[in-house]
Amino acid sequence: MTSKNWIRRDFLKLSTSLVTAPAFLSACETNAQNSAQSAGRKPIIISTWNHGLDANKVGWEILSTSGSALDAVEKGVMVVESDPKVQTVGLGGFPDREGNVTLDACIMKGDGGCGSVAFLKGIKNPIAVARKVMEETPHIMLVGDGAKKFALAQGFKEENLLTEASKKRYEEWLQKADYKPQINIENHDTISTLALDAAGNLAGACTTSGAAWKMYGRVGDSPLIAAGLFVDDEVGAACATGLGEAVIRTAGSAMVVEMMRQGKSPSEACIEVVERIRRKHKTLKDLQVGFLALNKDGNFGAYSIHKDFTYAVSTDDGHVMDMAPSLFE
Ligand code: SD4
Repeated sequence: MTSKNWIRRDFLKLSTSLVTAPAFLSACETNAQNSAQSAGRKPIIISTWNHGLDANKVGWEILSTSGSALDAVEKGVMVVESDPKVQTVGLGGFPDREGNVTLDACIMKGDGGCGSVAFLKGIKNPIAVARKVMEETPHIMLVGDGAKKFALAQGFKEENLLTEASKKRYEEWLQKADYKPQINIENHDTISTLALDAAGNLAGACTTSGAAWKMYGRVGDSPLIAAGLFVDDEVGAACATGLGEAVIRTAGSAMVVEMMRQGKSPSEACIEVVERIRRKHKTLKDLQVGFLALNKDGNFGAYSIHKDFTYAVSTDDGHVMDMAPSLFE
């Protein structure tokens, strides 16, 4: 499917895990839905992938009781980080090729405040550590041993993040040992969440265990402000999922926000940056990237290279799942 076709309504095929979603929306700002979207929704929270629904439900509880976008995104993604069944984030995340679970996360407010951790081991909620970096230090980013030392000093508990299920998958991979990043194709799905609260403040959070079987020390886009996440109250917010190297190369999320600043809708902004990624790569086979964008008026959009990029949207109309339109079917 080409970007020209992005206005086609693309409904998600229900998976058993999503049967509880009360309704489905199109990702695009078109036709009947466009009128709903163009009015904007506030408060609103949107999150990547099927597990985004779990994050949204917790985030929505906060937003719907006049809580802040910052609390909503942090507490929302923590649910997914703490779920050992999600093997792409936090506890139970797939390890690197040496068997270490290393986590990346960042959080950002629309006033420019932000915090980040990368290559963090043994702490299941890196997003909460990232928030502490933002609030308790003069810095934005802590990595590796420094991030862990800081987390422990802040009272976070160290634990073994490699679950038996993820260890088993790692051992199976070792038998093959044919490393090649296959983001999202091997179901490697970062949770990224954007929210606009009733007071009109934006915030975002992005957290991941990164590419499965990555090289020791590899850090992707997810903890990088401007790549995995960018938020500006003057314009809107954007976040990414997919192959981090491709997102970093295009300063993905910041670029989506800048496109919105220049007047593009959230959907158009996501398409524009996916097109840039297309131009920077010889082949897009096996290269998945998806963006979510939310503007300050509460309009949202999404777009990905390959199909099957699902996301959750929660407003006072309820929780819905949708699938982003994509460059390729
Ligand atoms: C990374 N962007 O580490 C992350 C992985 C991801 O959906 O988002 N997967 O490259």
